[in-house]
Amino acid sequence: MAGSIHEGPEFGIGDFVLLQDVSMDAFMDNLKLRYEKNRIYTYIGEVVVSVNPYKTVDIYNKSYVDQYKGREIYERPPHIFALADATYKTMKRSSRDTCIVISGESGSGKTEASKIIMRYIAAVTNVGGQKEVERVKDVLIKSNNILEAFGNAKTNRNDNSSRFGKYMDINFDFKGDPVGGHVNNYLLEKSRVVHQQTGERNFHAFYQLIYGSNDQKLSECKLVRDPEQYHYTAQGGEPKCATINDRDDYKLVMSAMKTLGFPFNKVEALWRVVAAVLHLGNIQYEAVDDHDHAGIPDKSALATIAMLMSVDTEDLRKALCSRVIAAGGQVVEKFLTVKEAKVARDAFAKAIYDRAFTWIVGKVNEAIDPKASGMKLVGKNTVIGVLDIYGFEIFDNNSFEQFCINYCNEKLQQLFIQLVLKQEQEEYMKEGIEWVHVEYFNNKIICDLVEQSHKGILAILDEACLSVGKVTDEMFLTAMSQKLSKHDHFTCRSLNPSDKTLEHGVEFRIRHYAGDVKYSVEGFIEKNRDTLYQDFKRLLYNSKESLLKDMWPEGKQHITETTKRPVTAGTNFKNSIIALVDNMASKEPHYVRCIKPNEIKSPAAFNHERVKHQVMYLGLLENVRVRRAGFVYRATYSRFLQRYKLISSKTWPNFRGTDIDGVKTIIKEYNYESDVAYGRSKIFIRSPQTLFELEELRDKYIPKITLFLQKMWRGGL
Ligand code: AOV
Ligand code: MG
Repeated sequence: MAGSIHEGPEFGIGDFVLLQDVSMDAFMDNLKLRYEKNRIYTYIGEVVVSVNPYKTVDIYNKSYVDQYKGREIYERPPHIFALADATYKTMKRSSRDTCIVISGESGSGKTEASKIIMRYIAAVTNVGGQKEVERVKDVLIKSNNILEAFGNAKTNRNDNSSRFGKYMDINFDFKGDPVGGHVNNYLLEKSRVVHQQTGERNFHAFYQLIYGSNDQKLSECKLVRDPEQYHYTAQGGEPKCATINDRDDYKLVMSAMKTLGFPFNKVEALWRVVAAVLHLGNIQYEAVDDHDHAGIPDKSALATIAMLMSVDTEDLRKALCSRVIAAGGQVVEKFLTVKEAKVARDAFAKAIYDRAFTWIVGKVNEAIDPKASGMKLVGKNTVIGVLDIYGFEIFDNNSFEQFCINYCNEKLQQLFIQLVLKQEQEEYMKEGIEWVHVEYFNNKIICDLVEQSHKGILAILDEACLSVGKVTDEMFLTAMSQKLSKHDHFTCRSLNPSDKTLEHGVEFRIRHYAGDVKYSVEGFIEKNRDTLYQDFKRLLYNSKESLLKDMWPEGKQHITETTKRPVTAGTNFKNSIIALVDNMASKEPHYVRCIKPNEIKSPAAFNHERVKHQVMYLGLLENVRVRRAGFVYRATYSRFLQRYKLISSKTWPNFRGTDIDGVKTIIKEYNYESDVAYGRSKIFIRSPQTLFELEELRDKYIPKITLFLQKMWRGGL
C-alpha cells in the first residue's frame, strides 16, 4: 500500500492513532522503527511528530513538493509538507488566519522545520509566476539568514540554537500568493554577548565578522582573525564549530541584507558596532586611587571603540568609568569602582547588541511589510503564522534566561493542551458523537507558579527589584521560599534541607512539565531590572553614526528629567508571551511536535530513555487517546465517498443520492456497520483494521478502474 498513510509493516504505522494498542511500548516501537527507516514524520491525527534525523534526508525536493501539493493529509505518507499544505489549504478555503506551532526541546528540529515549511509554501504558491511575488518569497526566506546570524549561537545542546523567540506571519492575498510578512521577536538571550559557558559560542555574527570579512574590513575594524583574542568570544574555548562555516555564512548574510534592501552604509555601521562590542570586552580596568575607582590604562583601545561607534573618546571614557547623577537639583559625577565599572561595561555591551538586534528585526520588517511590496492588496488578506521559539533547556548552570525560556515552553504546552482538547471536544459535540474523557497532566499549575500576580515567581522578583535599599539575589530566594513553601513544583534548600544537590541561599528547583531544572538565583535581580546607566544612552544618542543615534532615542533626555521606572524584563517577557499565546489561540493552529533522538547529535542513535521522556512530557500518548476517543478515523461524507466509491458497484461511477446515503451503502455492503458512527457531517470509524481494509479494497479496485477508464477513453465502452 505504498503511497498512502499505511506504508506497510516494514515502515511501521504512519499515524499513531491507528496503532492496535495504545501503550507506551507500542508507541515507542513504532517511532523507533520509523526513525530507523528514515521515516522521520508520523502523525497523531493532524499533529505531526518529527524526529530529528541529524543527517540530510532527501525528502524535500521538487518531486516531494509535487506529491503533496493540494493532496489531503491521508493520501500520502506522513510528511511535514502535508501539514504545511493543510495549513495553507485551510487558510485559502476558509479565508481564516492559521498558524503552525512548532515545539520540542532544544535541538529537536524546530528551526529546521520552520524553514522547511516556509520553503514548501514558497514552492507551491505563485503559479502565475508574478515577478513581485517571487521577490517577496525570496525576501521572506532570506530574512532567516540575517536573523539566525545575529540571534542564533552554538550551545552545548545545539550548534545552531535559537537564542530568541520568533513568530513570523506570512501574509497572503485573496489568490493565496504571499505578499509579505511580519516578524515578532521575543527576548534575546543577551547575556551571551558577555558570557558563554565552556564549549559554547557567542552569537554567530561575531565569528562571521572575524572569519568572513575581508582583510580591509577587518583592519578597519581593528580586529585580528582570531576569536580567542577577544574576551567575549574566547570564553567557550572552541571558537570553530565543525558544522558551521562562518565564512560562507558571512557571505550569505551580506547577500541577504542586500536582497532585503538594507542600506549599504547601515550594514557597514552595523558590523562596526559588532566590532566595537568585541573591543569593549577587552577593556581592562585598574584602580586609580585608594577608593578602588576605575581607570582605563589602554587609551588606544578606547580610541578604537570611540572610532567604531563615532563617539567622542573622552565621553566614552567617562561613561565607562563614572556616572552622572542628579541629586537635589545638582548634577554630580560619581566614580565607579573597578567591579562596578566591569558590570557597567558588560551591561553596555549587552544593550548595544540587543538594540542592534531589535534594529535588524525592524529592518527585516520594513523589507517584508506587505504594504512595501508594491502589490495591490485586493480583497481579504490572510496569514499563516509560524512560531519557532527557543526550546526547553537544561544546562549545567541555569539562570534567568533559562527560566524565561522554560516558562515560555510551559505556556506553549498549555496552549497545546487547551486547544487540542478543546478542538477535539468541540468536534465530537458538533457531530453529536459521545466521547470518552481522557485524563492527563495539566501544566497550568506550573504556569501559575511563574506568572500569577502577587504570588508567582515573577511577581516576587518584581517586588524584590522595586523595593528600596539594597536587595540581594539571596533575599529574593528567601522571599520565594516563604511564599512558595507549599507549592509542589518549587523547592529550595531551606524548604528541603535534606536535598544536598541544592546550594543554600543560591539555588532553587522547578519541576517543569519537561523535567526538573535547578536554577541559580545569581543575577536574577540585575537581569530583571535590566538597568543601563543614562550615561551610555546619552553617549550613543550623541553618536555621529545615525544608526546608533536612532537606536537610542531616550538618550535625548536631560539628566535632571525623571523617568518612570521601566517595566522589568521578566514582566515584559511574560506580557509578550501571553499576547503571543492569545494571538495563536485566535487563529486555526496546526502543530509540529519535535523530538530529539539523542544527546550526541548522531544520525544513528535512538536513545530509548530520552525519547520516551519526551513522548511522555509532550503528552503524545494522551494526544493519541484523545484523538481516538474510541474512533481512529473521521472524514466528511463527501470526502469518504469520493475516496471509496470505487469499491462498490452501487456507488461507482456515480451515486445518485446524498453523500451520507452513499457512505452508508458502502459500509453496509462490507458489513462495517458495528464499527462506525454517523455524525452530522462526518463518518467516524472505530478500529484501524476497518480503515486498512478499506484502503486495501481501494488498492485492489484501482487497477480495474484504470483499465475501465483506459477502455472508455479508447472508445471501447
Ligand atoms: P531547534 O530549533 O529545535 O533547537 P534546530 O532546528 O536548530 O533545533 O535543529 C538542530 C540541528 O539538527 C540542525 O542544525 C540540523 O543539523 C539538524 N536537523 C534538524 N532537523 C533536521 C532535518 N529535518 N533534516 C536534517 N537535519 C535536521 V533551539 O533553537 O536550540 O530550541 O533554542
Ligand atoms: Mg531553533
